[in-house]
Amino acid sequence: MKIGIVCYPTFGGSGVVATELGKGLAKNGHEVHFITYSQPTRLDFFNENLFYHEVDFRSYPLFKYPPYELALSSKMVDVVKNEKLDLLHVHYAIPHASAAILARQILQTEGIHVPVVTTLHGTDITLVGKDPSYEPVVTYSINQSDGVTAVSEDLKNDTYKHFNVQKEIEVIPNFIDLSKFQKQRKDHFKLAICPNGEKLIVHTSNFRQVKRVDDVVRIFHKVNQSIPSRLLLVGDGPERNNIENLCRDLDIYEEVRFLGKLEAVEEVLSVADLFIMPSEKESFGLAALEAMACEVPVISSNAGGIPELNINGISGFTSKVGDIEEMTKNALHVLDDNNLLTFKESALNRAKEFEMGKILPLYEAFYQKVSELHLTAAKS
Ligand code: GMT
Repeated sequence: MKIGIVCYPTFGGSGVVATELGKGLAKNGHEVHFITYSQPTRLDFFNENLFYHEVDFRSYPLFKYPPYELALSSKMVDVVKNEKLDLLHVHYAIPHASAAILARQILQTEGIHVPVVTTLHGTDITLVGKDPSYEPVVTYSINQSDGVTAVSEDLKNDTYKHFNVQKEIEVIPNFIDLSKFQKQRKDHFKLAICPNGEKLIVHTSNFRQVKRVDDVVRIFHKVNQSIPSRLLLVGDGPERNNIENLCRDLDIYEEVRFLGKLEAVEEVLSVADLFIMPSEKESFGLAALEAMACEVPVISSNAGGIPELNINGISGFTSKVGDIEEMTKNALHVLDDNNLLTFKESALNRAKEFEMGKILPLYEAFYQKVSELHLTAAKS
């Protein structure tokens, strides 16, 4: 098939999933055209089936806000027509789904019929999307999509709960490329950070409030009082300064390292003993899956779709949002040398269930189903 993929080309989970999906589809012989405002971060190699179309949008003194969605729709129209795409797959509802629906309508006037698949990723539903300033457009574009997927059962249920959506939503979970995310020998790195055999705890996120990075620091603070340990914080975002201050206030700044937006996160995960994800909301928790693939057990909240990934007592533990006491107790249990190896093995086994090779065919089958239905509808 010839597939157009629209996503945010940044470090965020939805962009990562979209890019990895496109790369996987290209390897499977599909022709994949990325339509984004800049080169997706992980689209960093050549493949004869991969194409990139940049959305360039002009500003004008009249515009307080340049109309990106219109430029995106126009670009989709252009790429579908010229590259003869069979399907558009947009990741993250805002504004990609509504822009795609407009593009589909424009193309229809020219006798070109292209189905639109929308994948819901999380904050497009749970935070931003249900705000009254976006809700009507989000509801409309989900209902108008030819196919809709969500990355967890919880996100699917949330969508039905908060939006007047009649469209059937198929759950296709996020996936992991185990050839990239696997435990690597990085002993020198571990020795540099934990010279006296300290346990290494890792958190990666975009440092937004919803990630509750302060909980990570508070849990680490308590763990560190019981066992020698170090904390690595990967990523950056609005809460970074507050978190640095909290580390100083708790007098643990020397035990914490801020690594910023690292690309090779699998190298850090390879030397980690524990991953903490205490999020307020999390539709899936791709960062936790990446950790599990590198044999790192996860202490997490039970928010959103996380319990569909992190199995309580097996690959780690899940607790109520904000229950720092329980998360600390569980972290100490996992880090106990009598338990750690078992949890590491179980984390990897759980990650294997989300191996890319198992999930990609679900998308391919979904594209096929949606295309056939769309073709039948177009003929009638
Ligand atoms: O977590 C974020 O803030 C980024 C966000 C995104 O859209 O890029 O991530 C969402 O999509 C990921 C990929 O499907 C999921 O793994 C994350 O759980 C989800 N984030 C939230 O629901 C907060």
